[in-house]
Amino acid sequence: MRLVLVLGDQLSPDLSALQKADKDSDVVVMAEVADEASYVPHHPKKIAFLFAAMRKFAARLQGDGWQVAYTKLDDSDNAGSITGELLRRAEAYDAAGVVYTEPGEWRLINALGDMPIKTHSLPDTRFLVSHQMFDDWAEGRKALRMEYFYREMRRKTGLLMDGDDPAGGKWNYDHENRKPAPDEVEFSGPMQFTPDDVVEEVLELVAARFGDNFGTLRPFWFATDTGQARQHLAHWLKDGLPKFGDFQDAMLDDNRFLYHAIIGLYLNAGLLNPLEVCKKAEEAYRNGDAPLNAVEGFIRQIIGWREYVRGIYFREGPDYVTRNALNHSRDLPPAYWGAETKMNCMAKSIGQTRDEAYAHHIQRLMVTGNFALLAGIDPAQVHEWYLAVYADAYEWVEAPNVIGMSQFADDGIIASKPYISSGNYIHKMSDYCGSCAYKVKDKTGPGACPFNLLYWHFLDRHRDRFAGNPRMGNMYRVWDRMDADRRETVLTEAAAFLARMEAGETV
Ligand code: FAD
Ligand code: DLZ
Ligand code: SF4
Repeated sequence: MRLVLVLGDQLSPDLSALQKADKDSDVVVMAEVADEASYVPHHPKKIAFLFAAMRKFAARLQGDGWQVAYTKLDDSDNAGSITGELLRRAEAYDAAGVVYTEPGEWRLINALGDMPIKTHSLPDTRFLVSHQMFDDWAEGRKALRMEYFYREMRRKTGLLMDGDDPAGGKWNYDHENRKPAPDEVEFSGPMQFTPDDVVEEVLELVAARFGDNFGTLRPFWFATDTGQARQHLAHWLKDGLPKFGDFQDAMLDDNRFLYHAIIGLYLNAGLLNPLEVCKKAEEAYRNGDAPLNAVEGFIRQIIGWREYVRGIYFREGPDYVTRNALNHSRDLPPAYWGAETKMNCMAKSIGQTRDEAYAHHIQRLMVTGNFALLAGIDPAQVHEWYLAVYADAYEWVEAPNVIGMSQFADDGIIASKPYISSGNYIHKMSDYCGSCAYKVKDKTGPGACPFNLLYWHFLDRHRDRFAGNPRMGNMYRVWDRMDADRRETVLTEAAAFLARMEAGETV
């Protein structure tokens, strides 16, 4: 007999390791372990979601006739790590080896490969693109731009295709998806589930063991099995998807979810299948229930961005997370872990992250990510923060988004230019600035929005690297046309702001 490992983010019945295993003789191993729960200080909601979903998935497998050796976090003989648990179970069952589906982090891939026992790693076929397919696409290209990858994915899946042509005649409707914050949101938000006994038991465990981690545990309303996740999805497809495109980039002070799907955590843990989700979205378009800009925008995120970033993570290798092309070295300010800040956009984005283990893409990219980049924060610390605080965060998807897209620490593999903006962009896309201690219209002076100061500070200190970038020439021309005294004032005030931040002042 062999052991079949099922990790916390592999909760799919069609997992390759389960497909290859023999239900009559093999034993499934699942384990809640301290190593996985603490390699970064995960948000308590993320841990609770995974443990509850793992327990329910184990029960489902048992119901389907599998023998499952499940270890709870507080079991007295818990070895504390995935490899420790496998070795303990291998001895107990006298197993000939371990079969597993490749994990989503190099850390665990390497640890499993180094075990003193026979191992057999299988590709994770829940993704549409294998490592080989991605490498074949990437080979010989000067730049690995997502848009071209995405078009191939549309052709490969047939999603939103009319014969050989894209539905509606265009591949990408992104320019229709940038409407500023609406006055009113018509969608009631994600479906919320009342904790049952399994979830309650986990919530108590997590409160006792991880209660000090950054993040609010209750109220806890995530779906914790595929049935619930599908209900959640159906609710969103009906009421959220139609406006998803229009307001994809908008941010609101008093609405945390707008029209977003809140499915990243379910997709990444295996409760929802990406192709199934995309097919349902396409059906909504074909039935006339949702417009093309919404459905195309949504499908692009999943078969485009999601597959593309995974391809980059595995192509670039384990050192990707240590890259620091811009040599940024400031410490992550305590505001990221909940300390007070006067910047309303930061306070709101971080506050909702603390409460929900969720923030949407533009909050992650253009508020917390933008600030870290402008302020020159060490990308490794930024990476650790994002990996810890979001319920959908695993290194394969988080690192390319943070190290690459958001912090430009990979020197432009993912982004053709840094995602930076002054306060103006945040003001245009949100209602944050109205109730902020800073004034977004002030470019200098005591009330000046820090994003306005730091934006020019960033461009100035990285002039050698970016002045020649064709997409950034305009920014430098605006800067150079500014009065020399004014430029001096901006740089002095930006430096003073950074110094106050480093000294631990509330900024
Ligand atoms: P929606 O906006 O409703 O989009 C639907 C789905 O599309 C998402 O659930 C996700 O599966 C996929 N998707 C959208 N954008 C991306 C993207 N850039 N990369 C990969 N998939 C994408 N996504 C994660 O799943 N895990 C992360 O740890 C993560 N970290 C991020 C860090 C930064 C700095 C940035 C800028 C983005 C990050 N993203 C991450 C991508 C994106 O922000 C989240 O997928 C999205 O906010 C999840 O919320 P949602 O399900 O409501 O997504
Ligand atoms: C994220 C996570 C946490 C918090 N806990 C566990 C756990 O106790 N047991 C487990 O099998 N998986 C857990 N995970 C998910 C793993 O960290 C994830 O499988 C790897 O990071 C690879 O993506
Ligand atoms: Fe953020 Fe500046 Fe607007 Fe304040 S004024 S909310 S700091 S962008």
